[in-house]
Amino acid sequence: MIYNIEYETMPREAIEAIQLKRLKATLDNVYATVPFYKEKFKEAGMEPSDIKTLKDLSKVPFTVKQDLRDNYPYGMFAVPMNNVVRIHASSGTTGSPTVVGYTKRDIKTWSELMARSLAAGGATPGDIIHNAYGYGLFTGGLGVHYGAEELGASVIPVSGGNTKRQIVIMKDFGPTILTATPSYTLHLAEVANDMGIDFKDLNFKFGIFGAEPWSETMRQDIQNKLGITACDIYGLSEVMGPGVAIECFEAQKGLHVFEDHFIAEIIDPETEEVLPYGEMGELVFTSITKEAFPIIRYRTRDITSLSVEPCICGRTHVRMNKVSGRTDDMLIIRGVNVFPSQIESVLMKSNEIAPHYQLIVDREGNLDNLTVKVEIDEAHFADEVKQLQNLSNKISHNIKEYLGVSAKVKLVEPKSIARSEGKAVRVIDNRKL
Ligand code: DLL
Repeated sequence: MIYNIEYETMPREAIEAIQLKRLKATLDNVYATVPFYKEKFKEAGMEPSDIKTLKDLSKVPFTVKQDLRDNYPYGMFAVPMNNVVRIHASSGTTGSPTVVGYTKRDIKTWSELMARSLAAGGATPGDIIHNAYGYGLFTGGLGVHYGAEELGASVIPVSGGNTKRQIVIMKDFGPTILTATPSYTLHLAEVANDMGIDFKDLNFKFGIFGAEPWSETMRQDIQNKLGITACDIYGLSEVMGPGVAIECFEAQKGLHVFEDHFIAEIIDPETEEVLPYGEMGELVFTSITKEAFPIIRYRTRDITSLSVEPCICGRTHVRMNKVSGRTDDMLIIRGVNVFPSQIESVLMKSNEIAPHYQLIVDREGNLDNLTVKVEIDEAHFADEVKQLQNLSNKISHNIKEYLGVSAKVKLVEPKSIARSEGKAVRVIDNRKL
């Protein structure tokens, strides 16, 4: 085994014993150091000493994004600022950004977890990692960077953007692993193609993609176009950044949560009840080793389910299914709930279209209208108008059949939808204007 995975293959009882010990210490710590948590716990009529088993965690109140905003910027830090060595923040497209901090030990923990993640996704110390996640306040770039160095791999800190130059670097430097968002990866493949370079002729073996939802069909498309094995990596700034969970390259089925550092729960987003393994709901995380920014029962708004089925890779940590979307990205079209990634799955079944799309939602009177804007593939752009009309009818029919939602499908010219260099903007909801 390339990286020591002792913690990842322990019997469940041993993992849970570690979790309970670390959870108790974390609750004691936040109660003593973060006034927000002390007040919350008191309001809920509980004290850290009430938590005697892992099941008791359900007695602890949730933390939500608004709590972080109310305590902007440093109100939820558990250490004095002179112990904080790094600050990251979410983009904050709505409201003020959420700010998170790390001590030296937190950076060490994160680097180790990212090294473990990269190793699970197929990386070895001999690899060269082309890291096209954005560097900056976003956690993707620096998270992968420190993990790659911790593993002993070589990292090319290329960040997002300047796409043509990235292709030249890929050709000349011979990277073996690509790390990027899935949407930017498709853009890279497209630009390489325009430059007369086939990704399959490059040196890549593995790709480690995440930071946004992507469907199973999108994975197949990326694997075919790039000639690599593509694994899904999950994380969020509030909990740490990338490296909270990752698929192993052996199974590529479900993301192993690093349970020696985080406790995952699934709740019903309406009733807030904890749901059993296998049921879909909102993912909730508690950190159990962080110093600067411990987080307790954080409601991620991400929708998935958990499983403890044994994995062929030998890891015993709980696995989360691919995230299907966020509760706040879920579209309710005439009463039907639908995630952009579900529409993506249907779109990707048609060979005549390119994997670039956008969903536009409008309200006419009291009715919601969904328009799916999707690019025609270069090879089919010159098709007869009649053929294209049939194609858009077929896609519209498939969306209705698979998802129960009526959508108008608008086929647009190749390369007319804006490309992302980070997270793709899939939905334009004009109802919110
Ligand atoms: O996106 C951290 C990250 C960087 C993860 C690089 C993976 C790779 P934030 O910007 O705080 O952090 O956004 C977190 O992105 O709550 C999910 O909604 C979404 N997300 C992250 N990874 C995945 C994934 C980073 N693999 C938010 N699948 C999360 C689906 C994902 N959604």
